[in-house]
Amino acid sequence: MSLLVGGACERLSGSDCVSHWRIEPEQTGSEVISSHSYNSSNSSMADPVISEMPPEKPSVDFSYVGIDAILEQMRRKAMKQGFELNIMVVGQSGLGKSTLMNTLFKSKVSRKSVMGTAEERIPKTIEIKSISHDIEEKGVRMKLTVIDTPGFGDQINNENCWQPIMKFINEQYEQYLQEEININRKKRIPDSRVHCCIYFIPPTGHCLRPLDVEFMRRLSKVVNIVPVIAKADTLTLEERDFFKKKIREELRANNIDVYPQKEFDEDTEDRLINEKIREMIPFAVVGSDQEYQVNGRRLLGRKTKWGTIEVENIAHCEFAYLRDLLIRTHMQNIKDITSSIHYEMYRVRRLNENNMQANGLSEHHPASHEI
Ligand SMILES: Nc1nc2c(ncn2[C@@H]2O[C@H](COP(=O)(O)OP(=O)(O)OP(=O)(O)O)[C@@H](O)[C@H]2O)c(=O)[nH]1
Ligand SMILES: [Mg+2]
Repeated sequence: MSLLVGGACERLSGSDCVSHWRIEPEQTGSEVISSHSYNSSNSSMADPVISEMPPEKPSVDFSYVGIDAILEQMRRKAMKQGFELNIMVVGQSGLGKSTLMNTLFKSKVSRKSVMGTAEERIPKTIEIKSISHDIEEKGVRMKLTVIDTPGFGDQINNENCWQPIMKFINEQYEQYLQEEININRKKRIPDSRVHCCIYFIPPTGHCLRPLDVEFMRRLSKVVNIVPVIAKADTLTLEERDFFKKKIREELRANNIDVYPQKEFDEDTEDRLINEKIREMIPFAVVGSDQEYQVNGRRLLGRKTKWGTIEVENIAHCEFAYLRDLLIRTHMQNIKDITSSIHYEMYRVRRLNENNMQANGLSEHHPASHEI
């Protein structure tokens, strides 16, 4: 049978092959026998049969199987389940972390800093707070969790202030791992793993501080880091360009691989797109949750005496690039890398450790997953 299909297809298109098969049974009573007799005796016999075929009915494509319908099934399932995204914001107090989260999701997703006494404003330790929000747009539901880290870098001695953040990230991996290795595991494991950490660099215009280098060097091994220059409206365009270039050089010099990491590009197309992003990092952003009317349009901006800075206008700042990366183009990839690279590394380490413990070779310390 396959011989016939091959032979017939050399002369006919895919749909012709199918219509040919539909004629056969009427002539011989058996598809298989007829096909063998065709090819084993004289292949030229096929021609008269083909020429006797009735005219084609082009309306139905019989070669269509319907594999592409899986996309619609996946879409419906994803719509029903909704999406989860966990974003952590790290940076000194007052750099605009909460404002930027509100700008990104155009709603009050993050609390703004509340002015209190000096002591209240600067917490003694880094207290990590997660706030979840259910967002819906065009029928797509998303559970967005913003993890705030107030107090980071606010002390006189900021040595090791990355530690509580590293601990928090590892604890989320541990929770996921415990759920995963449970005998009666849930159909859908709640995902509290940090998918992305936006690191706010103060707009000094000079260079990275040792604290910035230390934090990104350590944390980039366990989570996707997206560095941004906070409050970029405080820098001139020249200062901004110089600062961006300087930061890129310093990241390279310190072997800090921020998102999107070069080694995880999947193909040439990926590499080309990500290379452009890597050339722009860190994004110089401006945040605002105030709407203004500019040339008849309502937009988010910061009003100054000399004009309004439009946060989504790429001529004004790079907020739109950050938004596109985090939400519109790379959200799924950010989650995939969290799961298949960062979490996977944690899982392998922990399971190896378990084996060693079972053999009496070591003990488990949660903080031991610091790199
Ligand atoms: N110039 C300028 N000001 C900003 C920007 N983003 C936020 N601000 C202002 O900076 C102040 C602090 O902003 P927040 O968003 O509360 O800063 P935060 O980093 O969340 O502060 P903490 O919660 O204390 O850590 C507010 O007055 C904001 O309006 C920005 O891009 N440019
Ligand atoms: Mg805040």
